[in-house]
Amino acid sequence: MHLPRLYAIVDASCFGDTRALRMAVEELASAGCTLIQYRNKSGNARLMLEQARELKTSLDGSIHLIMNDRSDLCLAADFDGVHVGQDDLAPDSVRRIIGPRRWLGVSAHHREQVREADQTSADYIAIGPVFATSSKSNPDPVVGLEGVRRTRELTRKPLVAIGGIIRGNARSVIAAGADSVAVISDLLPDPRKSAEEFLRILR
Ligand code: 3NM
Repeated sequence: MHLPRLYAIVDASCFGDTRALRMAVEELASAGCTLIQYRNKSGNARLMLEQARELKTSLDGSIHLIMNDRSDLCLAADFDGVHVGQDDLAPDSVRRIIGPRRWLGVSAHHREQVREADQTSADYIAIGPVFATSSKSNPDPVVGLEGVRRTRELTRKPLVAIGGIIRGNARSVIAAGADSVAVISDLLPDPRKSAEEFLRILR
């Protein structure tokens, strides 16, 4: 797998309805973003599948769509991969569900979790939060750029950095060793403009 520099995350709670969510995803795609995660922490699986299917049908096959947390919904919506956290199914259990071809990402928040994730069949590891974030409830302690550097030394898997990453600090995160930056809030309120700027900054 090859990670693009920008990993866009659309969090359903940031949008008023499914149409607004879909428009944001279409704007990200038209800006050149090729990796997009759908995140919905509401617990409403039926709504999640409905929204995921709508995103899938609104995009052509060149965009990689990743489902947050839920392997079952990844398969049901025919997404390209799953991203799991420390409280979701373990990576190797997810791999048995999604098969060898779909992408599998795992979040890690400190050194031990990175080491553990490195031993799994995950395709990439996400380290965070790099900086303070208000997009996640109960975030782990900030790891900083130093945490990104240390993670880079612990694994050869592709590395995503997440948490508080904005256009103004994204280059420093890549310079610290991340292959890609995952972003929620700094892609709003104008996803097309923000994504274009991220992609220009990270070129
Ligand atoms: N996971 P923003 S931080 C979803 O540390 C998520 O694993 C994190 O949003 C982690 O770009 C985070 O708005 C929120 O800070 C990222």
